[in-house]
Parts: sequence; C-alpha cells; structure tokens
Amino acid sequence: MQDTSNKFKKDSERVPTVKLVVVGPGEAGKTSLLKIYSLLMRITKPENVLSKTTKIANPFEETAMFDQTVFGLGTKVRDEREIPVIKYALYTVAGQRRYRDARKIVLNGADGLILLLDPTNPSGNVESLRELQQFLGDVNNLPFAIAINKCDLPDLPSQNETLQALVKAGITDSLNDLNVHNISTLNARNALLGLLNIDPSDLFTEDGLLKTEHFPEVVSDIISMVNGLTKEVIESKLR
Ligand SMILES: Nc1nc2c(ncn2[C@@H]2O[C@H](COP(=O)(O)OP(=O)(O)O)[C@@H](O)[C@H]2O)c(=O)[nH]1
Ligand SMILES: [Mg+2]
Repeated sequence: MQDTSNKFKKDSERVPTVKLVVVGPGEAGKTSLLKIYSLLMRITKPENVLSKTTKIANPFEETAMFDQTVFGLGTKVRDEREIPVIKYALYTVAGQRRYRDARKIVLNGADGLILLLDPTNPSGNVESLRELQQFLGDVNNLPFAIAINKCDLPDLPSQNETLQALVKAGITDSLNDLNVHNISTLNARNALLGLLNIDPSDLFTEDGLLKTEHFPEVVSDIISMVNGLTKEVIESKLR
C-alpha cells in the first residue's frame, strides 16, 4: 500500500483519499447503513475512525445534503506525527426527488458506489439508478457493490424482481453474474443491541473493544461489503 500514485486525490494533510457514496431512493436505508458501519468501526477499530458522522439533515431528520464519515487505513509517521496511509470517506446522498442538485454535487469525484435497493420501492430504485446513469455517464465506469436492504420484511419480491431496476436503468443486461448483498440494517442494529445482554467480560477485549467473534452475520455482511468495495477501489487505483 506504499505506492500511492497520483491517481489518488489527496486531502488537506496530503493523504490519499477515496470517496465511496451510498446511493438509492429516499428511505432505502442509506443513512442507517452508514450509521451501522460507523458504529461497528468505532467499537472494533476506533483508531480507523477519523471523524464523527457529519449529518446535514432537514427539520424532518431526512438527509438534506449528505451524511459523511471518514476512516483511515494503516499508519505512517510524517513530521513526527502518525497519519493514515490511506483514508476512505463514506457518503450517503439525500434520496428525495427535490435534492437532485445536492446529489449531483455529492457524486462528483466518487471513486466507488454502493447501489442500495429498496425491495419495497421498485419504481424508486429505477428512478434513482436512471438518474445515476445520467450523472455519471455509465455507472460501470466505477467499482460498485449492489445491496438489497430491508430483507427482514415479509412478502418481499424475489431478488431478481428487485434487480430488474438495474436492467431498466441500462446498467446491466444480465443478472447472472451479479454479486448481490442481501442486508437488513434494521436486523444489524437489533443484533448489536442484543449483544448488550451478554456478560461484558465475554464481549469485550481487555482494551474494551468488541470481540469480533461476537459479530452477528447480519452485521459482518455489511462490514465485508463496505471493506470489499474499499479494497477494490484502492486496488483499481494502484494498477
Ligand atoms: N424494515 C426495515 N426498515 C428499515 C431498514 N433500514 C432502514 N429502514 C427504515 O427506513 C427508513 C429510512 O431509513 P434511512 O436510513 O433514513 O433511509 P435513507 O433515506 O435512505 O437515508 C427508516 O424508517 C428506517 O427505520 C431495514 O433494514 N429494514
Ligand atoms: Mg438519509
């Protein structure tokens, strides 16, 4: 990870930084996803969390511009100070139709995307992905991960029905080779709250960090999706 060539943008500390954006219709669970991931990083790898989640919300607590948290990977010393080798910033966009301009700004300079689909909102998924195609030319120019949220709900359409939104928006012709993450940020949050019933001495390391073997699967799915995309984005820039 040492050769951080000029394909990376640098932040104000001259640290190479990649920008990942969670996109999807309003109410899909984008902010919930960012919160769960940030919480998990805070209780397992706090040294990697470089900023609190910045939220720009309207009076109804809906995302108005974006939510953002910055994480670091590795450390090196410069000017007698420890700085991360690479940073990654996870953003969510405001999903509501009226925030189109804000979305365009937030998507500017994105290095990777999480396409978050809401199985209860097929038309919203198509609309959101079509707009994304317009903004980016073609979503396929960037590394992306696909997630279907709210898998806890009963009577959902099949995975392929929900994924039709990608076909309708012209992102893919075939659903065969897609790697899809079926997630539930609600279950992930409940699973974390459930951990509170476990004896703390079994739960935490001596440093007060959550033992990773206690990660419920619904939670580790989310972590591995975000970390996998981050790795893919960084590798694509090192090539
Ligand atoms: N059933 C269910 N509801 C969810 C899930 N994730 C989010 N929600 C609900 O969907 C609504 C919108 O969530 P939010 O994260 O603000 O969505 P955003 O508009 O995409 O940022 C809230 O009422 C959440 O409680 C999930 O996994 N399952
Ligand atoms: Mg939001």
